[in-house]
Amino acid sequence: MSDDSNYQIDLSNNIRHDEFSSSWSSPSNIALVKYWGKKEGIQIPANPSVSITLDQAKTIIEMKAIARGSGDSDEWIHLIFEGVEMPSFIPKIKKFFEYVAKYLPQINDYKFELKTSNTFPHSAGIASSASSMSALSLGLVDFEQWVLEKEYSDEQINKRASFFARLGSGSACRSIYANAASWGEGISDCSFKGSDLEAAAVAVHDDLKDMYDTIVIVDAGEKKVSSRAGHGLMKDHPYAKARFIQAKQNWKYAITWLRNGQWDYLGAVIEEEALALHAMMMTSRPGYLLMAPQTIEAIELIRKYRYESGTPLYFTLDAGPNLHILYPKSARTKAFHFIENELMPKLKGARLLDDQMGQGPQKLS
Ligand code: 2P0
Repeated sequence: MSDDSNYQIDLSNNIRHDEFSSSWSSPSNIALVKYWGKKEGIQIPANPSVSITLDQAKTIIEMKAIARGSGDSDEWIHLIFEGVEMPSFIPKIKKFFEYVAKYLPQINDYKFELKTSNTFPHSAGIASSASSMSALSLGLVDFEQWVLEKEYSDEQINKRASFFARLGSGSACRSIYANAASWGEGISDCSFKGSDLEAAAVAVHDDLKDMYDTIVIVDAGEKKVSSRAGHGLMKDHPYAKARFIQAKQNWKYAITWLRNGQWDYLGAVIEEEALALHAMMMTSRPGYLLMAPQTIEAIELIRKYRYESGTPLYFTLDAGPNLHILYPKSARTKAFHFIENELMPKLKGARLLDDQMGQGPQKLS
C-alpha cells in the first residue's frame, strides 16, 4: 500500500478567531492515458495516467473559514453554487473535508462558507469534479498556511494541493499543473517517476503547447453509471490485468512523445486509450455503454478526414458520449474548419465548446 506518512503535519492547536478568506479558479483536465480502476486505499490508481490541463473549463471557489462556535457543529459547511444554496452538494464536500482533516485536523475547529461557480454550462457533459476538487484543495492549502501561520513555496502548494485533491476525486489531482500532468506510479524503465499519492507536471514540447481541445457535446445529459461505480467494476473485471499493462505502456509512450513532440505517435495512443476505456465499460459485469450513436458517427468522420487530408486531429472520450478533438496549434485552421463545417452539420443537436491546453489554477485573492 502507498505510504502517506510524510503527508502528516503539525498538530498544533492554535485557533485563530479572525476570518480566513481565499479564492481560486482551477481548470478541468482531459486524460490522454486513462485512470480506470483503483487499488486498496483512498483513490489509489490501478495504473498511471496522463492528462492535459484545460484553459476555459474552470471552477471558481471563494472559501471563507471562521472558528466554530459550540452551537453550530452540524452546519459547518455552507455552500452557494452560482448564487443558489446547494444542500445536495454538501455530503460529498463534507466527506472530502473529513478525508483532508486526517492530514489537516485544524479543519475540525472551523466552519466553511463556499461560493462556487463554473465557467462552463452545468449541462455541458463536462465533469466538474476535477476543477471543483482542485479549486477546493488550493483553498484548503491556503487555509493550512493561515491556520499554521506558515508560508509555503509554490512547489509545496502544488504538491499539497494535488495530494488533497486526489482524496476528493482522483482525476482532480492532475488539474493542479499547467500544460500536462501525470499521476500514478509508472514503470521502472521510464525516467519519469510517478506517485500514486499526487500528480506532477510533465514536459510538453513547444509544438504541442497550447494545443486545442474542441469538445463536441453530443449529449449533455446525466451519466447512466457514475465514474465511481465504473472504477469499482474494474475490481473483478476479466480484462483488468491486460488493461493495466496496456495503460502502463501507453503512459510511458505518452510521457515520452509529449516531451518530444511526436504528435502522430501520441495521437494513436490517445485514440487507443479512449476506446480501451469504453471497452472496459462495455465488458464490465454488468456491462454498460456510454457512447451514443453520434459518438461512433463522429469517430468515423474524424478518422476519415484525417486519413484523407493528413490533418493531425485525434479524438478522445471521457466517461461519457462527448468527444474531445485534440490537435496542435499548427493544425487549427484546417481542423476547426472541418469540425464546424463538415462534422457538426452531420451531428444533429450537437454543440461545440472550444478549449485549449491551459496554464493551470490561478489565485484570485
Ligand atoms: C481519467 N476518468 O483519467 C478517467 C478517464 C474518467 C475517464 O478519472 O472515483 O471522478 O473520484 O477518483 O476521477 C473520472 O473519475 O473518479 C476519471 P474518483 P474520477 O480522467
